[in-house]
Amino acid sequence: MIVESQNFFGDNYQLHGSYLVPTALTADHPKTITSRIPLTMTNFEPLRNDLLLRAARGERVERPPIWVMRQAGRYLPEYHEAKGNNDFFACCRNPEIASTLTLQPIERYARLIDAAIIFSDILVIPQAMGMTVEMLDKKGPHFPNPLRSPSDGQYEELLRRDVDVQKELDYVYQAITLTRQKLKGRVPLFGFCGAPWTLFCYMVEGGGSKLFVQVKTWIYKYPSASKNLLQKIAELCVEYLALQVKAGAQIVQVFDSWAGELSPGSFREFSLPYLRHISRKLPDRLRELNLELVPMVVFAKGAWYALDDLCASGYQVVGLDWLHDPAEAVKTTDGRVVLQGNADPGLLYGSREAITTAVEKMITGFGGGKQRWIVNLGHGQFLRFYVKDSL
Ligand code: 1CP
Repeated sequence: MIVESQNFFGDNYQLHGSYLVPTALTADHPKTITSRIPLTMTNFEPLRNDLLLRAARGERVERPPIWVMRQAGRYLPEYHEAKGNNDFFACCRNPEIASTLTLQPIERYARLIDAAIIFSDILVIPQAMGMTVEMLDKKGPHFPNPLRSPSDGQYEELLRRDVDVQKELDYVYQAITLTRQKLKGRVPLFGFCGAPWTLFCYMVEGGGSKLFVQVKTWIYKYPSASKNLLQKIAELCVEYLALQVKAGAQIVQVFDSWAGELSPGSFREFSLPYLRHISRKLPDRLRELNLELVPMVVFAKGAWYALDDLCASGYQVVGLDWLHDPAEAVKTTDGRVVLQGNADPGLLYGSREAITTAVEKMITGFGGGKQRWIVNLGHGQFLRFYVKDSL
């Protein structure tokens, strides 16, 4: 029996009981299903809380699941303790530390959070491509040698280099597998990557930016050179996410944190095609590796104008920042995707009363939240959020 009226895994697969089955087989040969893909991994403890995965598949749930972007990290005192004097990327490269940091919010907020997200960073892909990225205290990411122009030598080298995504990012896969073991089925684990556009921004700006002068120079002066690199990054993202799933990630999110810097037209040209490449190719790659398909989430911060396009971008879940009115967003999506979001992270500075009122409004806006909603902030937890009042 087909349990979902809408297929959240794209046109090629449908859910039959607890198996994903190619649609062609179900439509034409209902009795000759031969290539079943088990939905559960056998070498980890069974998942005891699958609320978030069910919601991500568009199923009706008993209550909306919740997780928080940047739920691990600097706002937690235990993060500083476990990190000690280790460099940020040294923590990411150490599976024992990375898994400990991933679990900290799950343990502190036991039974209040319905998913973990692997402790890592979006900038591990530029590193795997051969670029140096440092994390400067109180400043954030810094590329000592960013891309300057298509003729700077580095650009050609990056395009030419055959990146071994298995080898270069092996530490992430090890961290994911170890985290799955330590989670013991408490909640599902998110894998993630940065979207091509956002990674490209960092690679040419050399860090965070206010005006995005460098990246605007690239896309408006060297559009085809920019697209060649965006395509290369998108291909690496597909392989990277597939290998995260192989290691144990049960859902994946693509962070396009700088999408809001683009105009609607330039978003369609320099971001959306590459987000689509990922959502189209990842399921193919997972099938090739004989792995289960996982729900895919896209979070394009600031791209409120693109919500309609994002509903048709191949992702099952679309993350919203707090600039969206929930009821409007629900109307626009019209049941095509699951929504995730979208409380203003700044709300957490408010009084308990203000937080409660805003959350109640958000629940109403999302239609009560028992279908097609994953509760989250509209962006990450602020770094200096006061933990005593948290959650
Ligand atoms: O629980 C978690 O979410 C932790 C895992 C995680 C994730 C998903 C980290 C750890 N970073 C990220 C994603 C990430 N990294 C994004 C996408 C989400 C977003 O928009 O916030 C981005 C843009 C980055 C790049 C990055 N890493 C920045 C720059 C952000 C900006 O506004 O310019 C910074 C400051 C970091 C450092 C970082 N990454 C993660 C943590 C815990 C920290 C703080 C490191 C520290 O100083 O100890």
